[in-house]
Amino acid sequence: MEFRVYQHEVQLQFLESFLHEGEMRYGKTYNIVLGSGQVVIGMDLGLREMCVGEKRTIIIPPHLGYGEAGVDGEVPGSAVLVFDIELLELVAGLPEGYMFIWNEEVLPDLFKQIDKDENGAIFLEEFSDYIHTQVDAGKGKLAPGFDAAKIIENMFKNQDRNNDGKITAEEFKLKDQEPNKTHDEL
Ligand SMILES: [Ca+2]
Ligand SMILES: [Ca+2]
Repeated sequence: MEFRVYQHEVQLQFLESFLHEGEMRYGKTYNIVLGSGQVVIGMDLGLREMCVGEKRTIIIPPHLGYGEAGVDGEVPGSAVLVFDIELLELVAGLPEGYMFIWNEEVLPDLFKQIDKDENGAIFLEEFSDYIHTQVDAGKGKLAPGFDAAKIIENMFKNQDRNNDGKITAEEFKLKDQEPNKTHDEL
């Protein structure tokens, strides 16, 4: 099997094989964010500190794998899992808890930048376009391994305080003016 894995700053791709009672499978690709609970604990631990191109055999005891129960039809109970893996790719992620960050100083007239049609309100489409443009230009960064549209929608909703589908200049505030808000705001 092949995994594609994300750590904070990491995308991994690796080969996996289940070796239990003669069962082996190969050739799948996974996208994984390390530390997010997408893989069993043993795999998460086993993947730490890997470098691109590195190969590892990770042996996972049941209590760090699928436990006594196993997975119905896939992994027998109390299975020891053996994974032959290779890290093929690493993608930079964001600091713990962040879904979007700026790579550079935010422009002071950010609201005007986003409000492209200058009607005094930012709609989701304008907002999404702006974020994507910034990300494409390397000025901002979305957390890898997550649905970008979802992240952007959440950011938008955080700013749209009265939930009317648009962000006004009054609603729009920079993160450093509001230290207690969630991390995926602007
Ligand atoms: Ca507008
Ligand atoms: Ca609003």
